[in-house]
Amino acid sequence: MSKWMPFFNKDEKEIQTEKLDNVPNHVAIIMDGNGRWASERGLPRIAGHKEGMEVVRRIVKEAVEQNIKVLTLYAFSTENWKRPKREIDFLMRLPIEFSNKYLPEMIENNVRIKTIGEFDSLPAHTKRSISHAKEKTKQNDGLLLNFALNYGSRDEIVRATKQVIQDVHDGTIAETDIDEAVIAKYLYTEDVPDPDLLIRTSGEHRLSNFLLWQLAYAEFWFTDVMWPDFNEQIFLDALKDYQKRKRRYGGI
Ligand code: V07
Repeated sequence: MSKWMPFFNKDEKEIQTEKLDNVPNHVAIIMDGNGRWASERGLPRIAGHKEGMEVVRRIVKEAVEQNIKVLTLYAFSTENWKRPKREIDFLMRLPIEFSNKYLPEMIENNVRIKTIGEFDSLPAHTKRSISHAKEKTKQNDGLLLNFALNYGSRDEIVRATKQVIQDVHDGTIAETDIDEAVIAKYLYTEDVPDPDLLIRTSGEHRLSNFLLWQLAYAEFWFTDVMWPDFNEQIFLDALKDYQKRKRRYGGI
């Protein structure tokens, strides 16, 4: 069962958005295909990243509409440092551009911005703008918009392991107390429930070192559509497909 919510866009034309039931609490997205989208149009790869950022804004708004609690977006992986320097420089300015353009809108929509990944080694200007966005939205209790930045899941697990060993050494925790819940607390996602749904765009069907632990029981949904062409309607298609699935969490 779904409710229809009429509203008016800026041209005062009525458009219908569906308000879905049984939406996932936490959606994670691998926003793939930005570079390819641009190359196929004879544009530099960075044009695809910029367009991709505009899609982030639209999908965040839709996630707010649908009452999704957490949206985790894979924006920059630990492997992405291998890309050409100019492309990296451009990518590292996107959080700044996003904040400059859309932070007021995020605040209006009660969105809280967070990141996962190794934050300290990001460029100073990138860190500054993200810290600002986090600070300005930390009281918000609507959608948690969680950017994976300089994130790699194996790196996350290595760091967690080292910290667990340190804490056992220091006597903060006992080895016999270590269980799945304890390990989860040592990951970047310590305070976030596991994703219910993973979306990957652009036709690739792999995890690429994204949330290996956290996606253990998630439903996967793939589309050939490249991220700059992704939109609200396709997002709703993914959510509707999720509604139909029977989740078993390893049981029967
Ligand atoms: C990035 C745009 C989306 C497509 C995939 C790669 C390019 C938004 C952010 C961002 C990050 C932190 C923050 C606010 C916005 C972002 C990077 C790349 C590195 F606090 N989009 N986007 N960051 N892309």
